[in-house]
Amino acid sequence: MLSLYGHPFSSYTWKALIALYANAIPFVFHTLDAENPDQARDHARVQRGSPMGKFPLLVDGDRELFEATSIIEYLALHHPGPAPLIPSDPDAAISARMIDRVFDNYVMNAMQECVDDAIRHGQVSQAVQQRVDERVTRAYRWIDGWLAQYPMPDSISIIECAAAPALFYADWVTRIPAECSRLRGWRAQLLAMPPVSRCVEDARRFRHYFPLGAPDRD
Ligand SMILES: N[C@@H](CCC(=O)N[C@@H](CS)C(=O)NCC(=O)O)C(=O)O
Repeated sequence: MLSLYGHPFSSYTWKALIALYANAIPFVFHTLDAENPDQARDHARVQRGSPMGKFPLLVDGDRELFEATSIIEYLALHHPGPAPLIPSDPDAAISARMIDRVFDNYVMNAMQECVDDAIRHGQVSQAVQQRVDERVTRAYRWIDGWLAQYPMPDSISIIECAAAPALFYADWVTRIPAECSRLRGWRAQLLAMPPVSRCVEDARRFRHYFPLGAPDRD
């Protein structure tokens, strides 16, 4: 039985959860939260298993995987199901992996600067918010243009696993501008997909953890 270590409110944990749910792969979810009586043991496992002690961490027998993208690659190879997470065509797979990097590097990690500032100082400075808004909005515009040729399927691949949590949280920090209508529509479509809406609902009761204050929507 697979074990996933993470938290229901963690965006990178969602990436792995969406892949697991989309393919109905059985697993034990070790939540790194005070509600978990084995939290200390599970926390120690993550500290040992991942270079920076970050989650998600997937354990499959003797095999330990960190980095959400690598977990998705592993699931695609060793636990395939109805949702092909990585395109079978190698050239299409390169493009899918490239888009996965766009969401991690230019949306999720860019937005994180605001979250880190709020955790450190109790609020986000104007300079940090402005820098994040500029960077994330630039990424939004690029993605909106890319969506003109992406079919926005109802199925889950590595692209949807990366996009859904990144767009869910980034829109709370830097609103997707009205002119990016394709991107706004795709975010709504992603949040309605069953593997994603399950993550949204399971995380709802932890929204008070969001350091900038979660908006009253979604
Ligand atoms: N590059 C990593 C990032 C993982 C990450 O930043 N995880 C956050 C939760 S979303 C975390 O572990 N935070 C706790 C910490 O840094 O101690 C991945 O793709 O899995």
